[in-house]
Amino acid sequence: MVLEGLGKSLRNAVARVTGATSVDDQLIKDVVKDLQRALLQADINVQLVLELTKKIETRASQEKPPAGKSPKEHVINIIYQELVDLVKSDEGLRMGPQTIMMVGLYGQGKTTTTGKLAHLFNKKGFKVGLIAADIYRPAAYEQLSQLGEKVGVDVYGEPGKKNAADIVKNGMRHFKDKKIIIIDTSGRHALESDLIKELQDISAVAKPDERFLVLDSQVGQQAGPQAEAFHKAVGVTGVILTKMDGSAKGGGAISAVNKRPPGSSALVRGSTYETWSLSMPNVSYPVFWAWGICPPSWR
Ligand SMILES: Nc1nc2c(ncn2[C@@H]2O[C@H](COP(=O)(O)OP(=O)(O)OP(=O)(O)O)[C@@H](O)[C@H]2O)c(=O)[nH]1
Ligand SMILES: [Mg+2]
Repeated sequence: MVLEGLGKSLRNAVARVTGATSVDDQLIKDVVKDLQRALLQADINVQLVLELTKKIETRASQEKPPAGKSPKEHVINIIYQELVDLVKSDEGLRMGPQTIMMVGLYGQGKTTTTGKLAHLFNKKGFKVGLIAADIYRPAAYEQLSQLGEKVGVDVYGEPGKKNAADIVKNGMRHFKDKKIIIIDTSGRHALESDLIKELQDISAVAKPDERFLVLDSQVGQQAGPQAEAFHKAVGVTGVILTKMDGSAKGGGAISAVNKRPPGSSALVRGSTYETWSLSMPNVSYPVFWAWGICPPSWR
């Protein structure tokens, strides 16, 4: 697993600092080289790697350690801060009443992630209802029902019915007392016009606070164009990368969705993410690692 490999090579770079007798320019150069190699091997965008390591190098050689911190601790701290900045979501998942609509292509992990989110909100004490609005995959309702049962939340569905927006309308009424409603939708092999229409119809009925695009991180840097296409179609408010536990291309996916897609002036920031704006050059969507928010036993 490349991300595990990444963790190991990052630890090695940090160990080079801890093992050194003193911090000097040569040490910083060597560590920056280690970091570049590690990040590039994890398929992280070259430009991003160069920007990141340049920042680390400049800060490490120019900033004085704060009182009480040794030069070594200070350098390690800078590395840590900059790496966290690379992958963090600015806002994270909002822990409050809301309606969430999951969107994404076939097999990306929408239904599984719906279960993970339900589990998370449920554990935080919110009343959660799941709506099975996938009218495409056979047994989609059963899959979500089983997940609902597993995490202890209610599921609404109308198996056999072919109008997703109607199911959602009824589900929203059924769950009017729930604080969190999560809508699981159908996937397709590609973002076809019938899928766009279906998602837009559901969105019009549910008026979701969030539309989370679920992406298998195995798509690597393709995550960027996919996110952009879905954003144009339904207005994505967040991207959830799945299968980070088994993907060799997780780094590429992270860097691709962490960069604003080209020509995305139509990016709309909802009130939930009001601190996000087009004036922030490097960040277009809040990114969650699905494996980071699921219980360890599910990873
Ligand atoms: N290893 C791993 N597998 C995952 C993860 N998320 C989903 N999967 C698996 O990926 C497969 C597809 O997941 P689903 O949640 O059914 O995907 P979906 O997007 O709902 O698929 P459709 O409903 O067919 O569009 C399943 O076998 C899941 O167990 C993850 O984070 N890690
Ligand atoms: Mg599904």
